[in-house]
Amino acid sequence: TKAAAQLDSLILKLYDIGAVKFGTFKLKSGLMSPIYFDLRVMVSYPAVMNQVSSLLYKRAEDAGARFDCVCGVPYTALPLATIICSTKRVPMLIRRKEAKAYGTKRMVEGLIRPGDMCLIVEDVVTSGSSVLETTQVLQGEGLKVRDAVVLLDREQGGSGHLAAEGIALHPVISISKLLSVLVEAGHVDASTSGSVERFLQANPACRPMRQAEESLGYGERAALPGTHPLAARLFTLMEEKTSNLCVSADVSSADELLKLADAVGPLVCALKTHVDVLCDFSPAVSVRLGELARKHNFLIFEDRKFADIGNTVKHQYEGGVYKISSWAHIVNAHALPGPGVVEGLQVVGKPLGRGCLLIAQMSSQGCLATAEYTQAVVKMAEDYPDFVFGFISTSKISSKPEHVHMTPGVQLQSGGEGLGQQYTSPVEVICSKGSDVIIVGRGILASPDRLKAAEEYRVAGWEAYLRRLSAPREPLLPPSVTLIQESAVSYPGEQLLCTNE
Ligand code: 5BU
Repeated sequence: TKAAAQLDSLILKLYDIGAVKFGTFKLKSGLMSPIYFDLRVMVSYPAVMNQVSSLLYKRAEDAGARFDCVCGVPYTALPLATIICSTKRVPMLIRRKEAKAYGTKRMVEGLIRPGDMCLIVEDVVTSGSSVLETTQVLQGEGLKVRDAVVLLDREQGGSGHLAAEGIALHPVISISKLLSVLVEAGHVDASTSGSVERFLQANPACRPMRQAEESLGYGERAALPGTHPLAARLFTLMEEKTSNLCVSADVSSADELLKLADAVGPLVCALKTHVDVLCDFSPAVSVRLGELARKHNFLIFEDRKFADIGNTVKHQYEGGVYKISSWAHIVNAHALPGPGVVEGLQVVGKPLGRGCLLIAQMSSQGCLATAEYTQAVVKMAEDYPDFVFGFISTSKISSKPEHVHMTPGVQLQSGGEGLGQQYTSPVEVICSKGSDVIIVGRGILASPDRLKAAEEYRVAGWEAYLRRLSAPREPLLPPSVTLIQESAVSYPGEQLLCTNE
């Protein structure tokens, strides 16, 4: 079709003018990226500017976006918004990146009519943080934002992050499309294209956080009116014990489990069990575990991963050999069956004051949870606030500070283990992914000195948390200094794999 041909020719043009580059680019994080976008060069090519602007507008139309005004994310998208507004005769708003030091300290220039719907225009989205920042400034002025159009989505999670904030992102060019056109034209070989795809896949961007969210501590979150009592208890004991470590007690004998619980108990906020791998479970084991939990002030989390119809999970939770509901403070469930799974568990758990974490993402390679699935899980959690108090996820996925995020697949050494597990470091999980609790199994269990290893993980997790609390927002650099679009959120002395715009 004509539209498809237009898109192909634009992609080739962007390549020709050097807006898309392949090679090895060192990002601010120290990370080496095989692809680099510099769309600022577009301003020197008026035909490209016009074509991009008209495609952005068309994308908004096709998506059914309704808006009263348009605002470009500074700076690259500013002229694009200008062209759109001029040719389509739509009022424009300009967002200032820095409030003027003199005169009126306005953050947004133009006629602001509170309640008006504003369309956001952007050139490239990585994490979604720039779109979100502009949105928040506009919302602060009383405007509404529901849609954002972007020329290029790097597909590193930005659209999911924005969806979580109620913004639908509409990209004109997908990475896969870009790569296939450039491969077809012989500009890029298949192996480069593959390595770009693997790089983007392996380096999801940090979820952008609102300033207020970033600075809330566990203790403050315990006190929020909407926090589930069990989550409040967890947050409080985390603060008291200075621990966001959950040890995954994946051992096979009851004796070893109880010894481990007694030893690491003082260092953990929760102990995670897989009761069905014990070869000698008896009700006395759960009673003893409960005593240890009280003695050392930790919660017991049975990693049962319920995933059946409501009626079945109800019986699995309450009955059988294990009678999980009688001793586990926390259980988890897959959202796959639909809300019935939560309803079935809730019948048993709610009267006992128990809580449930929904599995929104798994740590394992090739996990089938898509961004849409994860968002649907967040929505499901919001529907059951009396029982669901958080998530198992690889990063923070809910913007509600009441929700607890617990992340498995944590080790100080990165890598995998041959059966699909993928490891991330405590600092990455807590600082850059914004999760709350690190779940560590073999990182501790396989160590010759488990107690010492547990203490190392407790310290690493807690230091990462303190760093997150004190981390300054990324400074806004003037355009001449922003050499690389994909600048990373970096913390002093730390190089993170996480890219960000
Ligand atoms: P490891 O030894 O730290 O790899 O153990 C991780 C534990 O967390 C193990 O008990 C898993 O069953 C559990 N787990 C996980 O690794 N990934 C997930 O996505 C979920 C649970 Br859900």
